[in-house]
Amino acid sequence: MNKKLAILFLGATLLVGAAPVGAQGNQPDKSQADFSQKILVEEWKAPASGSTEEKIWSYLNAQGESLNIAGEAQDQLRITKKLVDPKTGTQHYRLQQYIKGIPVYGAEQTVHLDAKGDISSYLGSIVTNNTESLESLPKLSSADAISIANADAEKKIGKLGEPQKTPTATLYYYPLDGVTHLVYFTEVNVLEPKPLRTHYFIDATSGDVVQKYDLLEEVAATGTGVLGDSKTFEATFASGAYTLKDATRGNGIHTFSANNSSSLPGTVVKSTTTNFTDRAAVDAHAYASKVYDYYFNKFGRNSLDGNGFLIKSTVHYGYNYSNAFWNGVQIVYGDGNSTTYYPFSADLDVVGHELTHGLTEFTANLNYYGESGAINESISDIFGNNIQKKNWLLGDDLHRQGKAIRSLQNPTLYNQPDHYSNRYTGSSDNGGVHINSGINNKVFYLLSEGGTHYNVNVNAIGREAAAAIFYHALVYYLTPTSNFSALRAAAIQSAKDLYGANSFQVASVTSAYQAVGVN
Ligand code: ASN
Ligand code: ZN
Repeated sequence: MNKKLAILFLGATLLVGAAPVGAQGNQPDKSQADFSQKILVEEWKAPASGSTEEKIWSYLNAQGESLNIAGEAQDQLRITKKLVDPKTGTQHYRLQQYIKGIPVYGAEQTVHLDAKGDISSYLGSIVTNNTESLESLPKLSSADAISIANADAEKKIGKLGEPQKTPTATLYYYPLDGVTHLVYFTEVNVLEPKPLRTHYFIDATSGDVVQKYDLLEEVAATGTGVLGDSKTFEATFASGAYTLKDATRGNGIHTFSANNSSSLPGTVVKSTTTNFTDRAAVDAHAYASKVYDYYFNKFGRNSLDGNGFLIKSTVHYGYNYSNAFWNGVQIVYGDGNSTTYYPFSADLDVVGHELTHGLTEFTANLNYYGESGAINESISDIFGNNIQKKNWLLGDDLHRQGKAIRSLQNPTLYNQPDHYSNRYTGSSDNGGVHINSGINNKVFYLLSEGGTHYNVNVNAIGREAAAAIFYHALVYYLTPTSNFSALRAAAIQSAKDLYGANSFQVASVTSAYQAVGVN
């Protein structure tokens, strides 16, 4: 009556349990758990009468031994879910193995019925070794297990931040290396001090870590940038490909390609190996992590908003698009063109400039018009330049003919004023935001290196002190409509906060603004 069409037995060769993902860095500490899989393709005529559940039990009992079921199926398996596919009328049941009332981790099964109500297939795993003698009373509490897992994770990454999921610990049997352990299964899931998501199997009697494995799989990737330089950065392995997602910084740094379209964010950049060949994407990704690290290491700031803000960048925006911008949500880079500009992510000070627009929006939120807009631009230039720390130019790595976009040392080289009396007062460029930024860029240069400007002498305080003063002013003092005069006051106050009211840094800030005619 029950005509079997085909039975496929697959033993240890088709391991599914904790599937090896084929990449470094995510291997469990110990061997794979023992979940040999069985897959049966059937045309098993079910008895005409009785409920679907009854059909499933008669099927499983009829298969009995071939599925590793000793005794009554109902005593060992419980139905946990039932789904009906409305399109095909097929029914799909999910079951879970229990021993002594405790679920067996990973020992789940699915049984399928065709539209006629006959069994069409079975997939899954049932664990059988010495179930009679298994211990079923834990000595540890679930809280003990959570503490053990946390302590183990802390040994690896240091003091754990807030859990991202409320920790629970659930009792399971867990088969490993021929032994079925009574364990607590629990997850450590934190973002600080770095993103970590680890599954732990803690022996419920001894407290030993029976098994653990990481779910976030960070890999060190490599690639060549626009200018031919090789670099390393973080990527993630997921679903069979490496992606430009760095999960180690804040809530992440993700890099996309618009594939020369104008839709954002586009598609995340992928590679079949740990080497990435999209040069513009390599630079955007690697440089975004440098910008993140600068703000984190210098000022303890966790991303643009101070709260881990996910940094998204899109390269290959549009066609021959010769600009880059922050759109309030993410950074966007054009490819430049064959004569003047390389792809805009090629230059770290451009990447720093654009990301700093994001930081400004989350802090002083300087209006992008008139003097407040020029201060906004200058802040982006100062930090873009100071993150790269190569020279006093901005955008020099971007230019195919060795020129630059702006000079902080000598703004007049690129048609910017270096004194307030020469400021642009017209209405183009939002009232000169990319023009009048030269006035404060010169202040940054004078503070960093010192010098005499329009007969005013400024003593050097160094790049780092100058940058620290502007960071402090941006985060604590400036407002959306601050003008140059307010910037001067904010910078002097910041220097007092950081170095003391009578410090030489305060004197230098005061003379630097005097030198550019801002009082
Ligand atoms: N690349 C320019 C900038 O960030 C884009 C703009 O005009 N806002 O300043
Ligand atoms: Zn800008």
